[in-house]
Amino acid sequence: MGNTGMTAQRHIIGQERKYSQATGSLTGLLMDLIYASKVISREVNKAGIADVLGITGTKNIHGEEVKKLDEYANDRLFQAMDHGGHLCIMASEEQDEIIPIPDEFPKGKYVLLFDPLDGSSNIDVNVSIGTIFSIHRKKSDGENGKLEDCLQKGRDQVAAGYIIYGSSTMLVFTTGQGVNGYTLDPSVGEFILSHEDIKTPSKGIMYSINEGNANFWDEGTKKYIRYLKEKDTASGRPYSLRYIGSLVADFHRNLLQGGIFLYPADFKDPMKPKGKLRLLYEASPLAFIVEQAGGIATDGKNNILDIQPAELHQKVPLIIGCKKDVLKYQEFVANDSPI
Ligand code: P6P
Repeated sequence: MGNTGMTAQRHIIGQERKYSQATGSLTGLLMDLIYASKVISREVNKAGIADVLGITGTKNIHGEEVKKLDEYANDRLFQAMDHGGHLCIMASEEQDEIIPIPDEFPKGKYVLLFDPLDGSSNIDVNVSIGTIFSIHRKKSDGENGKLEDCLQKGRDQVAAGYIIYGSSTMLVFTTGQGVNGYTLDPSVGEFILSHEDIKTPSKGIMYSINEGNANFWDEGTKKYIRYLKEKDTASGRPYSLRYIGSLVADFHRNLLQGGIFLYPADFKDPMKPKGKLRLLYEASPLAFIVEQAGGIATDGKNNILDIQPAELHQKVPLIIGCKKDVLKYQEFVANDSPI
C-alpha cells in the first residue's frame, strides 16, 4: 500500500465485497457515521479554545445558544444519519425516546443506537472521550422502526464500534469479522487502517475500577480486587491500577494492552443498583468488540451479549476485558453468591 495507507472507506468496501448478498447499505451507513465522527473530532479538538467548552448559556459569534459538546455531538450524528436511507430508527443516550427517521427521508433496514459523547464531563479537563455505536437489523414489520427494534440482544448486533478522541482520533469497530482500528489523518481528513485485526491478550496486566466505591461493592468484587493486589509473580500479580473515568479511553487501553474494566453494581447510590453504565449503547457494543478480539464481557453472572434488554436506557454492571481475568472474577462472585 502506498504511503497514503488503506483508508477506512476502501477497507470497508473490501470487506463488503466478500459478501455477494451485500447491498452496500451497511457500508453507506458506516460512511455517514465516519463523516459525523470527523465533524465531532474537529469540535472536540478545539473545545478548549472555542465556545463549545462544555458549558451552556454562552452565545457564539452568531448569537446562537452554544450547546454542550455532547448535545452538539448528538445533533451532528442525527443530521449525518437521518437522510441516508439506511436506518429505520435511532436511539441516543441524550434522548429519552426513540428517534424516528423524518417522513421526508427513505427508511432502511438498520437500527442505530449511540452514546454521542461518553465521558463528556471529562471534556473540560482535556481527558480523552468517545462516541460509542451499535447497529442492529430491523425485526418489526413496516418501514418505520419501533422500540422493539432497539431492544435486541447484543448477540444480534450487525456491527459495533467507537471513536476515541484522544492524542489522536481513532475509529475501532467490528462487523463480526474481527476488529479493526483506523487513525484519523487530519491533513487529508481520512481514517487510515492502523490496527488490523486487533486481538486482546488472554490475560491482562492492569485493572480499571473506581476504588472510591470500594465500600459499596458486593463481597465477591471486594475479594477479587484484593486478589489482584496480592503479590504472586507466578500469576503476574499485583496488577497495576489504571482508571481514567472515561469508558472509551479505559476500554481502548485495556483492549490493546490487556486488562479488565469493572463498573459493578455499587450500593452507595440507590440510583445505581445496576451499576452506572448503559446496556444498549455502552456495554453491548463494547462486549461485541471485546468478544471479536478474544475477550469477554459479563454483568457478573451473564454474558452481556445474552441479556435481553427491557428498557432503552437500562443500566447493567459491566466487567469486560481479557477472558482469563473476567472468568476469574466470575469465580469470585460465584463463590460469594448468596444462592
Ligand atoms: P465514575 C463517564 O461519566 C462515565 O459515564 C464513563 O465514561 C466512565 O467509565 C464512568 O462514567 C465513570 O464513572 O463513577 O467512576 O466517575
